Parts: sequence; C-alpha cells; structure tokens
Amino acid sequence: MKENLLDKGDYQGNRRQEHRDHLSLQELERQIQSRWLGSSLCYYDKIDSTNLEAKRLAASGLPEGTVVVADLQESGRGRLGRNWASPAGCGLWMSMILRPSFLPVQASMVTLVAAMAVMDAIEEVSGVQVQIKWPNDLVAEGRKVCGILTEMSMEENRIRFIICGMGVNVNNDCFPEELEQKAISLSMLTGKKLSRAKLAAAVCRFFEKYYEDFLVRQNLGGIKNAYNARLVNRNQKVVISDGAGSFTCVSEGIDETGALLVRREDGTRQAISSGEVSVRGLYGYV
Ligand code: BT5
Repeated sequence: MKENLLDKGDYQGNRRQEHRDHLSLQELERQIQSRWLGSSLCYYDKIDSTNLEAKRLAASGLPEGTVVVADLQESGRGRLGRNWASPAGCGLWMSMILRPSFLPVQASMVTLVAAMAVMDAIEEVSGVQVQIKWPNDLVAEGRKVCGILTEMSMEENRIRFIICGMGVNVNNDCFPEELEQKAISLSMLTGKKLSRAKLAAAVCRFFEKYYEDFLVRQNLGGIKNAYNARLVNRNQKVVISDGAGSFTCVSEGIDETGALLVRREDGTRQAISSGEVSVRGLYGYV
C-alpha cells in the first residue's frame, strides 16, 4: 500500500516539497521506448535503495536491461557507504542491470557512459546544460544535480552483473540543511516542474546509444571529446585526494579508459583512475 509521505508534509523530517509529478509503472512504461533498456521495468513507491533492489533482482536472474525505479528510497546510497538523500515525489532514483562480457577492469567506465547519458537527457528534457564533475557527478551553478553509483558483482574473474544507479534531483524545492550549499535540482534551475518519467525515458535512450558504442569500441573513444567539453575545472587547478593524501595539479581531461589526465606542479603527467579519489576545485565542492 502506498504510504503518502507528502501529505504529511514530510521530507525526511524537513519541509514540504511543492513540486510533484506523477510517477508510476504505467507512466514509465508509456514513456520508456528504448530497444532493450527498460524492456523489463520494476517500479516501487518505496524501497530501501534501487541499487540494492536491482542487485537482488539480478541475483535472482532478471535479465540485462532491467530498470528499477522508486519514488522514495529509504536508504539511498552513495559511494563508500555515504548516504543519498532520496525523498518522495521529486527525484529520479533509478538503477539498471547490465550483464556485459567485458573485463572487470572496464566496469568503472560505465559510470562515465551513464554521466554522458544523464547529461544529455537533462538537457533534452529541461534545457539545462550541466557539467560533469569526474567521475560520477553532474553539477550546475557549483552544486550537485546528479550522482552515479556503479557496482559490480563478480564470479571467478568475470562480471556476473553490473548495477548502474543514478540519482537526479528533479523537482526538489529544498534540501536538508547539510546539503543546502551543495545540492540543486532541475526545478530550482528552471523554475519549472519536470516529468521524471520523461527524464527516465531519455536517460534510457541516451544510455543505450553510448553504452552500445562503448561495447563495440571497448573504450570511451566515442564520448571522450564530448565528455571533456563539459568537464568542470578542465585546464584548471584541482586538488586530488585519496586515502594517502592530496596534491594539487591541473586537470587536462579524460583519456579513452576514463582515467583523468593531470599535470603536476613539477610538469609530470599522471593518469588518475577513478577508484576512490576525490577531485575538487581549489574553492569549495566543485
Ligand atoms: C554519489 O555518491 O553521488 C552516488 C549517488 C547515487 C544515487 C543513486 S539513486 C539510485 C541508486 N540507488 C542508490 O541507492 N544509489 C543510486 P557520492 O559521490 O559518494 O556522493 C554522496 C554525497 O553526495 C553525500 O555524502 C552528500 O554529501 C551528497 N548528497 C547526498 N544526497 C544528495 C542529493 N540528493 N543531491 C546532491 N547531493 C547529495
């Protein structure tokens, strides 16, 4: 039974969301017209996390191309166990099941494919030109609009399945205090309420296109230039941090494997792979 959190004016304990649009299995089925992505579609009014649900469904045998969407995630997840705020009525919280035959080392490139797909879908549906914060964020006006979480299950040395999840702030008109300076939604950027089902459909269509090109090439050569053209902080100083520490360098753009090429202060060049590093501009989050 659908629990109507919105009518309680509840936003994870915060203010009421003004913008809403209708999200349902029927509406998603009507909008999603891609060839294989979304041919199997699961929709939930409420779930712990669409990535977790997609993992469970993939483990139980659901096919490649299955798309899982929820109106509300109770435990939306970011990388490294971080939380993803996923209130009801305003975001696109969606995960895809992929069953590729490429090597596990290539799996991180799926995040970049997804970033391109969501970026193009956002532009088509809202007119907003977002930028990419390598490897997994889309940003506008210095704030995060979308985060992507790609997870992989392996058996022996091959991929059993990949779950690629994306969270897009669509019609949110406020965020919890700790995200107020860091997050933004498409409705805040446009002043308009947008259809999440249309956005989901556009993401699936663009993802199919870029993912198929990636499968043929086995690299990101097909999207590299377009990706770099929208890379935030390109040719500017950034701070790279990992568990071992941080250093300042100039971000030059991605290569065909999705690594970020940087120039250190002593002039040496390095390719940073997208493991668990964070890249920031010199000032603030972006
Ligand atoms: C991400 O992690 O950006 C990946 C987010 C993936 C979310 C999707 S939603 C569908 C699918 N199901 C899931 O359970 N997850 C995926 P990361 O780079 O670790 O960023 C997480 C950080 O972003 C948090 O620590 C917050 O600072 C910030 N954050 C949390 N919620 C946000 C939101 N709604 N908008 C913008 N920033 C947010």
